[in-house]
Parts: sequence; structure tokens; C-alpha cells
Amino acid sequence: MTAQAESPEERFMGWPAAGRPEARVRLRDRQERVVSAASPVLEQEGRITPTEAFYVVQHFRVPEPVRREDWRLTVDGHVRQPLTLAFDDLRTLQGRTVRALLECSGNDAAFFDVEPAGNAPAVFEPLPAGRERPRRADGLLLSAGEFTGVPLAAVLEQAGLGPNAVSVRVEGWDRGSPNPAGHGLPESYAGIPPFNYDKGLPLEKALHPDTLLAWAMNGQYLDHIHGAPLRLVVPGWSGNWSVKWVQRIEVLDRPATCWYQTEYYYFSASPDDPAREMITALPVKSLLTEPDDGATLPRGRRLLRGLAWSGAGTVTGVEVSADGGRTWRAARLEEPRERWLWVRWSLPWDFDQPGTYTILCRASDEVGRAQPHEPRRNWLRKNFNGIVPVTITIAG
Ligand SMILES: Nc1nc2c(c(=O)[nH]1)N[C@H]1C(S)=C(S)[C@@H](COP(=O)(O)O)O[C@H]1N2
Ligand SMILES: [Mo]
Repeated sequence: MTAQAESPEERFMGWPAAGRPEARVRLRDRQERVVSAASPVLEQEGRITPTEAFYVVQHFRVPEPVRREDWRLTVDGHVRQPLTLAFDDLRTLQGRTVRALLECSGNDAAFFDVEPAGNAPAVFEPLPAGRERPRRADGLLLSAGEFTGVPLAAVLEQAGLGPNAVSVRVEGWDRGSPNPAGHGLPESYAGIPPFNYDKGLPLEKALHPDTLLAWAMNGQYLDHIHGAPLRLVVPGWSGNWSVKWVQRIEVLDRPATCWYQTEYYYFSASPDDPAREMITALPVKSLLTEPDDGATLPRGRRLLRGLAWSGAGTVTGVEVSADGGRTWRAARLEEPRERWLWVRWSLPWDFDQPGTYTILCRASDEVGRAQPHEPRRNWLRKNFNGIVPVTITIAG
């Protein structure tokens, strides 16, 4: 049990409370407002991340809040009827609720540099001298929420797609120039002219009924830091597609060339590699939530637990090894399972002998993908889904 264990001082409605997991703040602005935070995923019970524990990421300065009453959404480009919608106009459309996991492409990137402990397969680079092994217990850029709004398709239907529509560009009102240092980019990227954060969805994903314009998360209106009054939610795709602070939807007659699409969230071996693959669906991935990495435990039976997800299809299996990858067993996937959420899994394991154990887990999905022993290398270090060993000691 960690910091969230029941404490007699914690009260809720005047009664003893179990404690509330909170996002781990990584950065505040000059006014002490949180602008970056990681989610305590290893402490999460259930499948929905409480709003207070949800991770926070964006690239530019967080934009000024706009009151719901003053906010307008423009729908234009290759449409039959350009629209300007107020918040209440959206609420006249039939709503939809989608429970979805968001993972930042940069989540777990530090593991690209880590050599695993024990006798695990040597899948990562050695850690540079002086740097500590990353700890998932410090929080992850990974959370799941229940989002309510209207399908993007319903708004597009109102405007009417032009016959040559190919993609849908969704724009926020946050504006800036990508800062090379903050993006892990070489200095040659300095001086990019400012633009609004935007992403251009291929038409098929834009029209998927679960692709939402959401005004609520976890049963209440969105908070500003998560994109109020309206954000895009693109289930199954990397978090950067879920544009916050939406102000404009532009239908294009060509694939979008948004900077964060063509210049940042793509796979390639090097900056000069002409072959770039746009990052879309999340890879298949699993992680261990219990026991804690580095724990010392008594002998006996323990329940190994964790989470698994995939952006391309349902998770079909999770295999677990507690002997550094020599033998693997199928974990039980806990019910219910939902298409865009992670699945919880568990497996009892008998730790009868004192010593050090290296625990690994790997997931597979319905489209035949398996979590790889060698994570996909790419120079921008996006979408790490390698197998991260957890080492525990069983006391004598
Ligand atoms: N307008 C806008 N939307 C954005 C971003 C941004 O910089 N600007 N960042 C994206 C990224 S990289 C991620 S991972 C998610 C994070 O959403 P959250 O802060 O609600 O967790 O928002 C996405 N939406
Ligand atoms: Mo992200």
C-alpha cells in the first residue's frame, strides 16, 4: 500500500475517507496553475481515471479560458453550409458517451534508454551514466475517462460534407511555436512561425460514431485544463489527436499537413529518413501494477495484476512471466471488456523460494499484434510499448 492507503485524518462528507489519488504535478506556470501532470496509474482501482488524477499535456502555453456562453465553433472548408455554432446549439443534437483511454505518444519514452534488470531479455539500451531508472510509480501520461458530447459526424452532417472531402482539420485556440528543447528536437527546428494546435483526421476516423466532440468528462463539464468547453476525443488513437479547446473544424479536400502530424507525431529512423509513418492507433501494450518494482515481500502466493490496451482492436490475451521470460502463463482478463478502454488482468503466482524475481508481461490483440520484446525504435521516441521488467525480492 502506498500514499493512498486509508488514513484516519482523511474525511469525505465528514466521514473517514479512503484517500483520493491525485495527478502528480510536473510543471506549474508563474501563477501556480498546473500545466503538466502525470497520472498515478499504478494506484488506480477500476477502469476510469478520476478527474483529479487525469494526466495533463499540451505543447503551447495553456490558452485563456473562454466562457461557455461566449464560445463559438466555426465549421467551414469543403462543406455545403458553413456553420457557426454556440454551445447550446451542440446540445440540440443527439448525444453520445464513450469511455476511452488516452495515452500520450511520449508516455514511457524514458524506457527507450533502459537496460532491463536481472535475466530479462536485453531489449533496451543501457541507461546513460548518472540517470536513474524511470519509475512508473511516479505517474504516467496515460488515463481513461468517460466522455460525453456529440459525434463529430453529427456536426459534419449538419454542415454537409462537400463531394471532395478527404480530411477534417480540428483546431484549438492555443497558439505558439514548437520549442525545440521542449520537444527533444535539434536546434535547427528553432524559429517555426506560430500556429494554432491542430490535427487533421482522415475522413473515415472523423466519421466514426465514437469520435466525439466532448463537453463532459467523468460526469461533469470539462475542466479548462482538459479542453473546455469542447474537446475532440479520438478513441484508440494516440492522445495528441484529441484536440483540446476546439474552436474550428475545417473540411479539407486533401490530407491534412498539420505540423504535429507531418513534423512531430510520426515514426521514422532519423530526421532525414524520407519514409515517415503518421502515428495513429495506439500500439498493443500492458503493464504491471502490482507488486511494486523493487518491493521485498514474504514467501507465498501473490496476485500479479496489471492493465492492457490496444488502439487497433480488443486485447485478446496477456501473458506473464515471473522468471525473467523463461516461462509464460496466460493471465485472466477481468470483466467487463470494452473496446476503447484498458482491461484489468490478474494472475496468481507462487513465490516459494527466497531470491530475486523478474516479472514481465506482454499483451496481444484481436488484429494479431503482440507486444514486442524490442520496442519500435524511432528518433522522436514515440509510442514506447516494450516489455518493462519489474524486479522483486522474496525474503528468506
Ligand atoms: N489544443 C490542444 N489539444 C491537445 C494538445 C495541445 O497541445 N493543444 N496536446 C495533445 C496531447 S499531445 C495529448 S497527450 C492530449 C492530453 O490531453 P489531457 O491533457 O486532457 O490529458 O491532448 C492533446 N490535445
Ligand atoms: Mo501527447
